[in-house]
Amino acid sequence: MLPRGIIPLIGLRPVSLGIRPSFVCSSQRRELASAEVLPQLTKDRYPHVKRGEYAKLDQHHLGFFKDLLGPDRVITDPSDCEGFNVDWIRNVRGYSQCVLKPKTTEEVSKILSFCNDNRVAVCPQGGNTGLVGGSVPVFDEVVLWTGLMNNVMSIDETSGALVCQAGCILEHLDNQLAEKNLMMPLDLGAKGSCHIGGNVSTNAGGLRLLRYGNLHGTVLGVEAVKADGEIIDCLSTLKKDNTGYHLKHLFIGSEGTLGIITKIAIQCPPKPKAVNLAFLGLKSFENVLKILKKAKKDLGEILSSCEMIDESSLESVTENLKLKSPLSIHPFYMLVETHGSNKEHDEEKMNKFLEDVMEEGLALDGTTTNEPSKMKAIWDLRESITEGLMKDGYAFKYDISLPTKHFYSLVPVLRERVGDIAQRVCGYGHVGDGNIHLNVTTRKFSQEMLDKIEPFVFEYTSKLRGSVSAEHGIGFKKTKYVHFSKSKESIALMKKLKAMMDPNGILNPYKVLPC
Ligand code: FAD
Ligand code: 2HG
Ligand code: ZN
Repeated sequence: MLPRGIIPLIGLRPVSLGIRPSFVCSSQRRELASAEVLPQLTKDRYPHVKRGEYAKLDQHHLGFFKDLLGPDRVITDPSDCEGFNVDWIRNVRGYSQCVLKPKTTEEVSKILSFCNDNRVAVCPQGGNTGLVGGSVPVFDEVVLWTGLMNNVMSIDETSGALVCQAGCILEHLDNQLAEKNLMMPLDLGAKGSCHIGGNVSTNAGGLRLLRYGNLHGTVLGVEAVKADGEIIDCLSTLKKDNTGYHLKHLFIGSEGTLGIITKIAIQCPPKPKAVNLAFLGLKSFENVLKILKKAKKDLGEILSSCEMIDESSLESVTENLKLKSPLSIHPFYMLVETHGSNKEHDEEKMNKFLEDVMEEGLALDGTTTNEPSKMKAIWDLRESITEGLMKDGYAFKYDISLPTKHFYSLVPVLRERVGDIAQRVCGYGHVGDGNIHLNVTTRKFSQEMLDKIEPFVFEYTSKLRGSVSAEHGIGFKKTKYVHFSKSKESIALMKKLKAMMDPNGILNPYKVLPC
């Protein structure tokens, strides 16, 4: 058996990996957003989108909000509103003059009831880490921020059911669960900022969906407030409940267009006793697929994650963020992780898997570790790519599901298509789930580049029967392209549901549904 700790396979250079703190917290991020160059206002960049016939904020509205929440939880100072108007990747910018900070479901209910009666448009916002422009206003919608709704109601150590308010930060929940040897069933690079309500509203996928499944499976129940202020209590903690329509699913992934999620019950698995992580360097995408197949077969029930990074994506973190990779340069990299309950057994399995992979020449180089700090340093390389790409300037982001054999095919095609006008065309992501993150970066936003990429990328995806949004949602930026993945009849039914649940269209207008 190979020794424990960081195990050099071949070609490993003994570099020490710097540990990064988790994703910047909300307050730091809001300062960052204002300190850096602001993007163009959405209304100017996308002039074809017209403001709906909503009320303009006036003293009557502000008076009601202040009476309900008190002056400290109604933000109107333009510089304090700024961070809530700009998304984290600085792609879109609204000009809301009012941010509301409720603490309870009842407050959310009263806000929505008033807004519905007065036709005031509302943009729900959690950690504002969404990548499709859904979390910030397009025009002057009032922002309803969930950050003060951050109480954990209960953790059932036997069933694993956690019940909490929507504004709890994902990483905080995970830390609390760890004390009870449980963990959140989802993990993503934005964990230090994103809220569980935002995760559920986007049906976020993340790094371990392969093992723990998606939120439609793990969310046991939700409490949500409809546009008219009615509270819908589906906060069941039961694993089995077939009493009628499964209403919770309407709120999961509807990106704040059908209701505001206020509480969540979620099934949390036990924290694994043994974790192993391998980081591999490969010469071809063909070998990525071979390793994926082998990992599923040989690591079986302990496989918890299988991620791919191409050379250019890794370069965005090693060059732009100065993170250190323990491997030399290769065209492709993979992270293969196991979660299990038996240290010796899991290590033996992982080591045998790696020996085979090296012997068969599928990987050229690699390293494996079970030391938490070293695993974190390797995960940092993967989780920091979004941030690394932003340092190039502007990132055009495509979050696509494709049949696994076509997973990487769009990257070379797009490289050829956009030529030298791009800083970088790269692909990385959740290869175990067939979900690639294709990114094209430029110094700044360019309409010429946008026209070269869209609708081409979506047409290509649709021809291969892929999905134009695997996990990030539709938000503001992809509404024109929903039809590439949904039939005419499905879109018509979605519109009818929206009209029934939010007849005045006050909830997150201009998002998800095509005009
Ligand atoms: P926000 O960005 O604030 O909002 C997202 C959407 O949900 C908006 O439409 C908003 O109106 C709505 N919303 C928010 N809260 C509520 C609520 N309580 N009720 C109703 N609607 C609400 N996504 C993945 O799927 N997988 C990943 O691996 C992943 N990695 C990421 C890594 C980085 C570095 C970053 C910046 C983002 C990543 N994302 C990923 C995207 C994003 O983090 C997720 O979509 C996340 O779930 C959004 O949560 P949030 O609290 O920031 O929501
Ligand atoms: C990830 O998996 C996220 O890292 C972000 O979904 C993807 O920035 C992106 O394109
Ligand atoms: Zn992702």
